[in-house]
Amino acid sequence: KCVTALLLLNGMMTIFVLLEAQPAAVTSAPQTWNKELLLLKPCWKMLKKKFKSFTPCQVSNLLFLIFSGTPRVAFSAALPGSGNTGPFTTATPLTYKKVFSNTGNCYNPSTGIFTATVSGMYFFRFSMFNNMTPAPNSVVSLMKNSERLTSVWDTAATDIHDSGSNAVVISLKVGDNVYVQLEPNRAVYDDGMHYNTFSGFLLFPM
Ligand SMILES: [Ca+2]
Repeated sequence: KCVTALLLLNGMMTIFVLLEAQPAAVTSAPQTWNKELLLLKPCWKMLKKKFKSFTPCQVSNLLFLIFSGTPRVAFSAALPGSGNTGPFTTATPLTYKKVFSNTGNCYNPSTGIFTATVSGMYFFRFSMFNNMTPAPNSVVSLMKNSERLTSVWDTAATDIHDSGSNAVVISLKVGDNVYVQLEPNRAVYDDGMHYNTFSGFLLFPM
């Protein structure tokens, strides 16, 4: 991906070196191509200024945005089959280490945190399965930075083996973090059947 991004960037650099060195070549180009080059010029100026601080993921997303108009961000992951997760005395992000997909690499399976590299409207969904022993005591919340968005709850009653899910559509800015938080003194269970999942994707940039 990095190689592809760098090759694309190199191609883009070539275009703009020509653009800056030979403006006459541009004016003699077909009118539509001319217009597209002029549209790209502000992007290129911004890239030249900021490129040094960009991660490969950000470069990749920018190039998709510039060349296809559609940055690609989508991920889906599940808790590994490790029995109970929790309880912990403080709120803790769940780390969904079984990764089904992670286009754009914006989801980090080591931390459980999705970090937006594209500003836009996103869809997120998570599911939860209660711990079975001791008595069910499960509460998890979907978080945007430190803000609680939605939750799922199951605690001891006459029934057990409950699953629940929740979802949001929400706008994010670059750098916003989204994750699923296990609330203090609660637990969830998984055994490799992957009842507990966390998924999300970019609907459109804004
Ligand atoms: Ca229940």
